[in-house]
Amino acid sequence: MKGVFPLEEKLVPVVCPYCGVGCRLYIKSLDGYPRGIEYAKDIPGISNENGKLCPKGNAVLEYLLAKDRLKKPLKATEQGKFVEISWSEAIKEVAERLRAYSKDDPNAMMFFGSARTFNEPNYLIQKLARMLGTNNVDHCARLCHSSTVSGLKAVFGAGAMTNTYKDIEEANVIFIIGHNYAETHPVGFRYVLKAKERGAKVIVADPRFTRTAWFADIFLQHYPGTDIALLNGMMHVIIKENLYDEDFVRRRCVGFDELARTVEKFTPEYVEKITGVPAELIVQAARTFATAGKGVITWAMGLTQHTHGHDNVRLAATLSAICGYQGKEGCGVSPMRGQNNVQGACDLGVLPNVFPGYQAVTDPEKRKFFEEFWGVELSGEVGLTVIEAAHAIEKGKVKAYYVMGENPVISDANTNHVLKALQKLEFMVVQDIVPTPTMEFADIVLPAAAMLENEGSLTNTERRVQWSFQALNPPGEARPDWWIVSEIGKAAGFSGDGARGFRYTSPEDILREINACTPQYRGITPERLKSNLAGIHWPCPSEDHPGTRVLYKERFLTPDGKAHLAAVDYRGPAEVPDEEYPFLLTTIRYVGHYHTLTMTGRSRALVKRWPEPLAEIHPEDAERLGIKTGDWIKIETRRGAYPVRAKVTRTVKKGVIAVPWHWGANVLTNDALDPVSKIPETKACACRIAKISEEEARELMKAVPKVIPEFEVVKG
Ligand SMILES: Nc1nc2c(c(=O)[nH]1)N[C@H]1C(S)=C(S)[C@@H](COP(=O)(O)OP(=O)(O)OC[C@H]3O[C@@H](n4cnc5c(=O)[nH]c(N)nc54)[C@H](O)[C@@H]3O)O[C@H]1N2
Ligand SMILES: Nc1nc2c(c(=O)[nH]1)N[C@H]1C(S)=C(S)[C@@H](COP(=O)(O)OP(=O)(O)OC[C@H]3O[C@@H](n4cnc5c(=O)[nH]c(N)nc54)[C@H](O)[C@@H]3O)O[C@H]1N2
Ligand code: SF4
Ligand SMILES: [Mo]
Repeated sequence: MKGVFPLEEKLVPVVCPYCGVGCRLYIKSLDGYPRGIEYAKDIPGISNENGKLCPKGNAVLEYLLAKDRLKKPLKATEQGKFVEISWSEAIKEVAERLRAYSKDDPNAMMFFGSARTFNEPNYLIQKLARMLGTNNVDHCARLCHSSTVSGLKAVFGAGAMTNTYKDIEEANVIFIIGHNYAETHPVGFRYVLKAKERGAKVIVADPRFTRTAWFADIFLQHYPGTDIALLNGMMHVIIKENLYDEDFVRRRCVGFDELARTVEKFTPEYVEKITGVPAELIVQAARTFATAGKGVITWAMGLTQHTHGHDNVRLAATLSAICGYQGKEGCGVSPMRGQNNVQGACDLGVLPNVFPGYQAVTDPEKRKFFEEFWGVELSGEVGLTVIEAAHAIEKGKVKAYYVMGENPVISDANTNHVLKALQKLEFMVVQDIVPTPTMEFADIVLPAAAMLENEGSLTNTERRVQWSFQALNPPGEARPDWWIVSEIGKAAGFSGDGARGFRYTSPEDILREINACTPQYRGITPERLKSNLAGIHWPCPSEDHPGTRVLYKERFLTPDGKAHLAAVDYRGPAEVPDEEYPFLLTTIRYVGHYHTLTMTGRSRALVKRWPEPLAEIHPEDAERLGIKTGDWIKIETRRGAYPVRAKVTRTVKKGVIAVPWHWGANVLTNDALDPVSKIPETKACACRIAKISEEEARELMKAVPKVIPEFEVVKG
């Protein structure tokens, strides 16, 4: 990659490597080294109008310059100790090991794609897994919006956001549930504020009084895990008072009678008992939402990360449909995708049940298409999901992991279980940009170029596919993800021409192959993306198609074309408070930090402003336990203990405690799964709390994996 840039200053348009809003910015570079950023004020139609960025986007260069960036392939000599090796050695070893598993038992391998990198390497990782004989390929969407994908598929026939930011701006009511919009999609939140300025009403449902709640006209503070009751309660009122869109329901929905029967008992008074939300507020929210004429529902992890996440999502979609808020501008459902390219990773089949374009592996016709396309026989057996894979290691079924850009030691629920499982692996490859605690278990480490150091396409939460150009040189011998997977694919023996092998010379080659096998991306060619910086919204079925803003104008994607309304009785979280563990724990995010801190944790500016996690606890609970703001406390669940300082605040309800998970709080969380989407319940579990001394805290900290680890590396 070196030498691409002559000594001149460049201004390169890229996409922010953090969240799913997909903001654009320019990187100013000299000879491939960063000199600063500039706002993309001059690009019409992008999601960040006027080029505005949030704190993470503004600090985007710091982690790239981190001293501990991975620069050479590494091989473990023992756990957590490495020696540098050459790329050819690394690729040969990985390819030979994968090839051997492929021969003996392909399902002993598990592949992780990455919502943090481009569409092209994600397409390749699933192609590699499948050509090696397994559908064991998944990624962090499982921990995130898998229940959105399954829930929306059940109701509307497909799992993506049905609208765009423009529709949020044009709505008359925006119902934000389980989504701290102002902190987690800060630039996207500007569209909510614009709608509000126009007079739109904002309803927020969250167990915490969040920064988003500050902007609410109606705030519903329910207990974590009680969303089914809340949504049923709103629909009870809407049906009882005849506020639903009868015509839309008759023409375009099925299942209304059963829905009406099921929500019958969810009177506002009954729902108040379950959720803690005053009955009159439920009535007010229901009336405001249903009578606005144009309405949008947005949600994120507060709704999805539950053992009933699939049902939560089905009910949110059902609420939208009965109000007739589908298939038109200013309406729709907006599950805000989290990672910069989680939408793309899902679209391109980094999921154990579907090929690119959500084509089921179990469908013989789709399988036949890909068998001919890739030139190999393919498995029709649905593969394992992220958490299922960790359990399969324990049973000796899964023996090898290839992890491209994920950090399960910090991000998976129930860390202690993950650690135990990873220890048992025979072979693990980690492909990342910096050392992570997951790397401790790696046999081979492959240094990847970060997003701004290579190029490709990625898909934001609005289904907007954009091209991000190479702005900088990667450090040392770090290489683009697409290059690494291609080399391994070739070395594993897949050296056929075109789609039958991995002989790519650029990400453009790969995107053209994606165009050929992914119906939604058919017309989204590299040429079009590179000349149109605002990108194209899929579905885009041909090269002369402009892309699609609003889905389902005529029909839904279910087999009969109708919305399948959900009727669901109430159930709460898998674990509820009891005498031993009397508090309800939920896990949250800060605006200035991102996930497992591999990037924001290496930014001095962000760490200075957001130095540590604080557990939010209600004043009455704190008083009873003798806890003051700043005191160390121990949070304990059936799975582990976590030391953290307390923040006494009325943002949470009595009996609830909220802790950011960025620094390792998954030692506490419950890995109980939603039976349909297989998402773990990271938003609600039972815990107990005790005040501790600083020494005790330090002692307990030893059992929590270090987010920024240091490993011994012998130079090659
Ligand atoms: N700054 C920042 N931005 C991010 C990320 C980040 O790490 N940092 N991550 C990105 C990713 S991948 C994602 S998926 C999104 C996540 O975005 P969000 O989902 O907005 O983030 P969270 O803070 O995890 O959870 C949202 C809210 O859910 C509430 N909640 C907890 N339990 C419940 C419940 O039972 N019901 C309801 N209705 N609400 C509940 C919490 O109080 C919290 O305010 O953010 C993206 N953007
Ligand atoms: N308790 C609790 N747990 C949660 C959540 C929660 O709300 N509560 N949220 C869940 C959610 S929504 C999500 S999305 C997951 C996220 O889970 P992860 O995806 O595991 O978390 P990240 O920190 O985003 O990890 C991405 C990894 O990719 C690396 N990386 C960054 N850029 C590149 C690149 O260009 N190439 C390569 N090869 N690697 C790169 C990063 O350094 C990092 O190690 O966590 C989940 N875990
Ligand atoms: S809102 Fe998201 S995409 Fe935009 S600058 Fe912030 S982190 Fe980046
Ligand atoms: Mo996410």
